[in-house]
Amino acid sequence: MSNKNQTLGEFIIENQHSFKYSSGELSNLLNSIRLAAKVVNHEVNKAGLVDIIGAAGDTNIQGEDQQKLDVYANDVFIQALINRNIVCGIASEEEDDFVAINSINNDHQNKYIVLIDPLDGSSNIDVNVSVGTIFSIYRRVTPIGTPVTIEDFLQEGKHQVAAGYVIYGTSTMLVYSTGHGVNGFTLNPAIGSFYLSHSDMEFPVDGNIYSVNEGNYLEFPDGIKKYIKYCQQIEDDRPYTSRYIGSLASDFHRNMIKGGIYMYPKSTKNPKGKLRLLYECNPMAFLAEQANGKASDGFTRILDIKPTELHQRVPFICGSTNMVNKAEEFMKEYSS
Ligand code: P6P
Repeated sequence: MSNKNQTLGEFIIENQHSFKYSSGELSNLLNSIRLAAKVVNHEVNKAGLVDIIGAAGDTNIQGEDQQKLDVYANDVFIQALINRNIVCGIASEEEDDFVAINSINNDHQNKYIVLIDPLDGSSNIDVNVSVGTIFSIYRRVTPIGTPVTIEDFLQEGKHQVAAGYVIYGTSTMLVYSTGHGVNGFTLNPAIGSFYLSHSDMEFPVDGNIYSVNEGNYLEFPDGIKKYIKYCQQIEDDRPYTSRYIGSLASDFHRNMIKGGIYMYPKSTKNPKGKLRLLYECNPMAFLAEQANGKASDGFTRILDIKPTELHQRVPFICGSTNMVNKAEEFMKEYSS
């Protein structure tokens, strides 16, 4: 249910009853993400003005240069989550291992874990193209009262209790779901509040936009190559339009509004794909299915994949259901 001009805070409270564990803790957790998003947005919006751009000189577990803004966003989200004393653990693209968060009296009573890509698409920062934050929330599966373990983080994506993203773009938006549809909120920077701007977001079942880094075309599986050529054929409703921002949240968001498909297949360079299952593909797949879309690795539903490692990568195809089905047909017919 949604009312016009409702703030994100009002929306979270009004809808917390629909959350089956509604103890107010998830609402509190979502509010901490809301706050962190505003803080990061403030820095992202002035990144060109202060000496916060440029590699922090370090590299993360992915071997990628850590931009100072990556490191900053990671610290802001982790601290915001710790301050609310709700989570028992956090996993981040910027942290080699998960971070165990002990409750105030160290009795390990906190029930939630959060996995996050604090600043996805960060290579776009220096060229003033939109970047995003992607988050995924689960309840722990190991006994409350004991320290969090890796088992709590390696849950299938279908067990997520909430997921969402923030886009720091022409406007700043927070889009999330707790399993009851997808709603989008736009930040009014003059007031510092997020307002409901996109109620009950849904992927059109079909679309005419395909998003893939075609620079890797020669390395793609044959099924993906055949599907890309299908998108480019001059017949029926094609050729489709190619749009690729290089920032997952932005490409996903445009495709959800207009209809489209995003693909990051495996390749010679990335034999398991590039995107990370736990804090990119699972949250986006959760949102896609909540918005009447679909997400797979070309063969298997993303949300059914049993994770084995914190930073594991998977091939990712996501978007309008009919488009994903078509791509899967080509994958099944042509790919090894
Ligand atoms: P490439 C950003 O690094 C990211 O994880 C996604 O946000 C984006 O869609 C993709 O990788 C871009 O990767 O190899 O096309 O630059």
